[in-house]
Amino acid sequence: MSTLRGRGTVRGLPEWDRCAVMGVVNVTPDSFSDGGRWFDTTAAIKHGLELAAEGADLIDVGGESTRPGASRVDEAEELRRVIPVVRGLASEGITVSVDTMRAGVAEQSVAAGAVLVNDVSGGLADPDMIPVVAAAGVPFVVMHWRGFSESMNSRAVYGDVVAEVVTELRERMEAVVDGGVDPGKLVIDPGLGFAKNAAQDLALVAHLDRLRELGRPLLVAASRKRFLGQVLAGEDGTPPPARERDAATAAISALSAAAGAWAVRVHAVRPTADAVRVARAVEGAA
Ligand code: PMM
Repeated sequence: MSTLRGRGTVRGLPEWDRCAVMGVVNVTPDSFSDGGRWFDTTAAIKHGLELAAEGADLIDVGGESTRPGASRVDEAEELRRVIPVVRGLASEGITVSVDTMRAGVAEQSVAAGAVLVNDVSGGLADPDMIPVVAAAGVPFVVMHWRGFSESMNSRAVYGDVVAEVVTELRERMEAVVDGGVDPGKLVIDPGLGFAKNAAQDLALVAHLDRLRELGRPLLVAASRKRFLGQVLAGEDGTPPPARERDAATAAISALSAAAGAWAVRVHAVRPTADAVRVARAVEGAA
């Protein structure tokens, strides 16, 4: 049986014979999951190298927190945070992705060595993003998004969350391709936690097959998110802190890999690196 069955490939990126692991380096003072820990170029590069050594296939570098309610940083600050880290990791041979909603940051990151642009707004936040990605010729993550962090919780209104996310992602894919991005370079992402409540996130994870029907490789980014906190909450309803959600994250990684996800995006790489390898071994024995 082909181990790449159904997982898909992204033109311009390496191929892995299993679900890939994308490790997160947030160069921010305020991300919900690891805010402040890598808010220094040297520490961030060191952390990215550690994640690669633990089994990350790609490292996703971001300089703007997207946690619910977060306000935006300006572009100069985002560039100051991200570019030296992208450059430092790329120069060490790491496959680097940049997590940004800004065309200018994407463009300079690609010049600094990033090979994938991960835009949580799917090209909606900055009208220059799609032309910049098209001109750069790099792969592009199109995530399901309904608006900036300040207001996203109020947009979590769906009749059928899975059907609506599929429809809205299809529309974004078409817009991105119409804008000149190579369809073979698209990755799709349901955007867990972005304008979604816990039940909606779980419904999307339960129906990754429906997202796979969009025909492009699928990235699942559940790491440490609120819905996992709610699943793990004690009887009094208190969720464990973000950093105590890594075993739950690895469980989602195994489920995602088994459902044919192309990659999972996580903060703690080691448990997920194990999870995707176990999923691969089980797949190989089927
Ligand atoms: N979530 C966060 C940041 N970037 N990128 C993609 N493609 N998908 C996501 O769901 C996503 C993302 C949330 O913040 P974090 O960096 O603390 O996980």
